[in-house]
Amino acid sequence: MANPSRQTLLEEGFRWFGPGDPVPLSHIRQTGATAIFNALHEVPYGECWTPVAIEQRKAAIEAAGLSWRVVESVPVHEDLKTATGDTARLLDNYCQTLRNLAAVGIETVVYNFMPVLDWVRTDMNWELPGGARCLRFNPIHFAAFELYALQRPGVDQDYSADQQASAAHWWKSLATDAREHFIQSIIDVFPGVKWGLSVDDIRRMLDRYQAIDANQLRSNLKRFLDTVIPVAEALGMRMAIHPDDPPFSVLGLPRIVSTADDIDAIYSMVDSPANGLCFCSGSFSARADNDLATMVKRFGPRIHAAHLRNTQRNEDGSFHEGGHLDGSADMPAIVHALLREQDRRQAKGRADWQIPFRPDHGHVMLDDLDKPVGITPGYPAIGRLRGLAEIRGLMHGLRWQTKR
Ligand code: DNO
Repeated sequence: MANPSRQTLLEEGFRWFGPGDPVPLSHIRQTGATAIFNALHEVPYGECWTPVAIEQRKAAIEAAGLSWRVVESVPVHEDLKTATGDTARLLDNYCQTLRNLAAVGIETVVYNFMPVLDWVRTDMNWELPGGARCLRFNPIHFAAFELYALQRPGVDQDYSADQQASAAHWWKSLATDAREHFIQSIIDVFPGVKWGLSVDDIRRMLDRYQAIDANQLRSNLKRFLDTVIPVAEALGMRMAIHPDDPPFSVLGLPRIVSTADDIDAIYSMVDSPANGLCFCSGSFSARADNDLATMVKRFGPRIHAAHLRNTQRNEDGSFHEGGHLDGSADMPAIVHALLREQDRRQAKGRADWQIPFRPDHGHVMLDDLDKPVGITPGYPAIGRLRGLAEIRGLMHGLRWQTKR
């Protein structure tokens, strides 16, 4: 018999990267998650997703007994972030993609506005004490990338003399092939694709941001939202911006989706329920000044999807990805706040009361330690299953507690 309280839980999801994902839908089905987060990663950024391709993907997901609940992501082309080039065509394509998705009943679309790079780590394979492996960001290693691989002009102003000395020391300790591997793991980790980018490509991409500070980037985001949000709203869709990961400036670039004030500013740019947030606890928690449960309470009504994951902030300024319940973020408080948000929505009769979440990232552990990472670092099956099971247990515990 179905557990009656299950109806009031967050909707359990799992990311699937499409047919090339080493974790097949049949395995995802076994986790008990029902909501797939998926994108057509094979479509070049800026092009329109065709109805045929969308329908095929939806059919494949449904054939596995699952449902495509969240599109993650419809990427925003760099020309829109920099407000250059043929932005009218790009906006038309973006809106037409939304229409094509709405036509098959998809309502939630995640996107991000991170300049140049998507998420950034300096180690995709950091060994935890028990032998499992996780993702880590070490600012010293990132400084080494900027100083010696990228040789970014002005970089020495962004790091202290001590940090630069440590970076030099670390860089010298790396063999040539280790350096190459390290560089690629920073510049070419866009979700679900390998573009084969070079350091020169990154330099060219960075050049485009020379005159773009945080205010300018914000006004470029507003221009994007001014066009896209009314279309999404009319279609009954919800746009969910993903926070910067990590939530601070990298490569000297502005970041405008990192803090509660940033989200406040974005909500105010276009005051619509369709202009919402993908609450990524992993991204936000890498900053000590983000109080995550309070952010859920504050931004709750427009949280349209959630990524649940934890980070462990370390004293040297690095952070690594902890277990889902184990790290700097108070996961029970976050999940509790999300459940309360659902309760408020149900009390108001909102049809979209249930918030889909996915366990974001996971440790590489057990049999997964022997498998190649391929295009999906951070997304092994077993570590994510562990995260999902922990969060599922947490939700049941919290619900049981309130019923007593
Ligand atoms: C990393 C992911 C991000 C996210 C996009 C959303 O694992 O959370 O790559 O999918 O930034 O647009």
